[in-house]
Amino acid sequence: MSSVQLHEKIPNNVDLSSDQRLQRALEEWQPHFLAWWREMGPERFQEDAIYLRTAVSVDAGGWAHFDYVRMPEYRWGIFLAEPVPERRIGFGNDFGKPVWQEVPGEHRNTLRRLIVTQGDTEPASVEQQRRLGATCPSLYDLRNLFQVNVEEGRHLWAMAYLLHTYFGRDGREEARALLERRSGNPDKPRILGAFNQPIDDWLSFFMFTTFTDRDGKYQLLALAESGFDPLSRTCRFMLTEEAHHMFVGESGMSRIVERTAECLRAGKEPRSAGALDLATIQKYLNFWYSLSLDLFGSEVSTNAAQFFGAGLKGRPREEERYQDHLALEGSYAMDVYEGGQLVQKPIALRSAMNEVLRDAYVEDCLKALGRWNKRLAGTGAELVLPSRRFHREQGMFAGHCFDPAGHEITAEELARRRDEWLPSDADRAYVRSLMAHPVLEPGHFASWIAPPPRGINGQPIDFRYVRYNEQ
Ligand code: BYC
Repeated sequence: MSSVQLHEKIPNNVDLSSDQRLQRALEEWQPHFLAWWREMGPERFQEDAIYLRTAVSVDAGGWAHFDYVRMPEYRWGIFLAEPVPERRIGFGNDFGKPVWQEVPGEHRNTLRRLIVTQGDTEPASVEQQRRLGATCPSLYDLRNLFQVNVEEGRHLWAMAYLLHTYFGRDGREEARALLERRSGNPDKPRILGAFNQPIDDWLSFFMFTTFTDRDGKYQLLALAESGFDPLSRTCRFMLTEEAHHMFVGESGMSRIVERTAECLRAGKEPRSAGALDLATIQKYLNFWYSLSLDLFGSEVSTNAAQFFGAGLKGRPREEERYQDHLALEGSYAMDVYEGGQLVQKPIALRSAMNEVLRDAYVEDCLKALGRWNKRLAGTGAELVLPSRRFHREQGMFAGHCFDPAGHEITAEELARRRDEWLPSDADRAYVRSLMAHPVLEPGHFASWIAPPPRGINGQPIDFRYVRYNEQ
């Protein structure tokens, strides 16, 4: 059960060959996945050899397999973390009962919706990032981009597996629909807001992988608690991949900030030295952070209460962190609108679960920011997280206007000052001009980003991470 069968057409550790019906269904889906990858996956470089890591087993050491691979030949497959013996539901109305190995009829629609929403983000992010190869700052970064992309492709496989295995015909239809929606397409958009925004420059890419992938981490942690054991196991394995995506984002931003700080310390204006100025970085941060906050849904949410009560989506590390796993009695003190004014009110804990998760996320984002600000030491400048009310399109603050400090302002003031707080057309044009050409010489880096302290998997920084145009 546990060894990964890599030689099979669909690599897996779920003993796929013993379930002919499922194997056939997935083998039918596979060419559609590959067609989607060819159409919507990375532009160019598809025929080049990329130094990628591939999962060969699900234990910690199983990750260490690195080799050159052409992306369409990546061993996408189905990997679930090992089952926890005698696992029991850790929260909600069925607390303490054995976990489900099949979908309980009463939770079928809700669970399917959660899996589809999660699954939809994975191909969306690949679509959003598909043009970045043309402007990469180095071969090292190009390889990291493609590592993230192939793993998002594998995360899509993970959700398609659950849909095919546990949801019959409608699951198969949903799995096909995951390959049919398109990021940013008004006729068939991706489900969640942030996944319809273009990511057409590397500043956006590093912000996205820092802030939006970090939402992924927290949503996966919450789903890893699920009483539906196959979902829990698949999310636990996905989390091991997610960590690398956040490393790519956070370390990429650290290196950008490093270059900016070097300019500031030398008394140079960063833009004049081909680097990014802090104001532009802050505006991109404000944009991607606020969009990522939206991904947690409404502050007060009956959906979230239902997910928790049903034992489908919990709180991260429920067992270690919380004593009361029913959450029927506590409350969460929240600022809510009453008669047009924000007043603090106790909200039933189950209805506040989105906010509980968002709190953990914000705390984690602050740590990332602290690491970036260390790079700015001695410059007198720093980056800040805007208020969680700023620039929101979901939840209680959507439809109201706030400045980044969280003060409510008029729509006129927001319109007047928008370009101070969010990327303007001119900022975007500057970022594009800075990143107009790819840097494809091993060991070379664009002017706006510092080299990393070390290479990937112990390789030198000037390693040929992408064998570009070599046959
Ligand atoms: N955009 O009660 P509400 C990742 C909808 S990222 C558009 O406020 P709820 C990754 C909501 O669907 C993690 N619509 O929220 C990262 C609902 O619609 P219906 C992805 C939104 O349901 C980087 C309505 O508004 N995983 O893995 O409590 C790269 C009211 O809902 C948005 C998940 O999201 C939005 N931002 O929570 C690659 C986990 N927010 O039902 C990958 C699964 C809300 O009225 N999803 N709506 O039609 C969930 O747990 C929940 O669906 C949400 C929303 C947390 C997203």
